[in-house]
Amino acid sequence: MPIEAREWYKRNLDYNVPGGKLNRGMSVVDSVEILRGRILNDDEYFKAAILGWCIELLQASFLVADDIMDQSITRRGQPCWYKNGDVGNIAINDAMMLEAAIYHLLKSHFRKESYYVDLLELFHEITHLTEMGQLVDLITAPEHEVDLNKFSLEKHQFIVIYKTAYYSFYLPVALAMYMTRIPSTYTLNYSTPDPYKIALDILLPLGEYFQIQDDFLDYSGTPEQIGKIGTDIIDNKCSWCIITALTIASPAQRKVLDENYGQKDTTKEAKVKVVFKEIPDVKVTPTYDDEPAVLQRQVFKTFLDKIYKRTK
Ligand code: DMA
Ligand code: MG
Ligand code: MG
Ligand code: MG
Repeated sequence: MPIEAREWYKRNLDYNVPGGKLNRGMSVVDSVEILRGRILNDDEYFKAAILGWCIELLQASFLVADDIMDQSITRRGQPCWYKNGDVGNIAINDAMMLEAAIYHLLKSHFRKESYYVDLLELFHEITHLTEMGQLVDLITAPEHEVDLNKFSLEKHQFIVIYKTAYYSFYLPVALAMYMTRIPSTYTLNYSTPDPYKIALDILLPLGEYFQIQDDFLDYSGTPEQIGKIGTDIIDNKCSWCIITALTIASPAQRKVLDENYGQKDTTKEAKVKVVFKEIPDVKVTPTYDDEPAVLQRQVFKTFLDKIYKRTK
């Protein structure tokens, strides 16, 4: 590789991979520790950390592409990568190179492990599911034909489970489970509950809740607080806020929403926000008191503690 290309790749990695909350990456390390039930030795910690960084790379690659598609301005308190003067459309290839780094790391560090193929399949499948979620998110938000009747809670649930919950919540725990060699019983027999299925059933609703928070923060958070400028109203997104507002809007409020949602105009965006403010239900007040009874429940509790009442 020419020196300029190596420097570019380094700049891409340094700009896009660190700087987030690292919830996903740290959750791999936390989960391996909880599943092992003890402090990790150096090799275990190193491997869990590599897998954690692999999720952060996946997240970075999704975000670089997401910001182009959502035409966002800032991310993690700095301009979106594609917004840098010399980057532009090169960001498309840069997003793919961030993803490629995952498989380079997996090959370098896990090639000899019995669960190597499980890791590869997991990353490939979760990536595919996330891309399907992004696709539905985008085609549900056409730029030039706003029709609020097309939005529904069911549609929202599909979008957020696919675009966010699988890679942000199931993936870290499933990686930790493969690393600690928890076998999937799915193909062996159907009478024993598969631990991966149990994890999925618990974690997808947490991911749904997390994305509802993200939607709410897009509308209500300040750029200083959330590190990004919200774009959901202007982008005509099937966001939790608009769905909630639609369910209780008066005819007058509905008219304002119909006339102002999904348009590239900050004055219209502000009018939508006024209606959101008038409707008290456009606020995230969750109550989760069901405790998971299977697998080590601390795996799930630690995760929930990271996001409960988050403000960024
Ligand atoms: C993002 O959803 C989902 C992925 C897979 C990056 P989003 O566009 O609501 O995220 P953000 O609000 O961070 O741009
Ligand atoms: Mg976005
Ligand atoms: Mg998006
Ligand atoms: Mg968002």
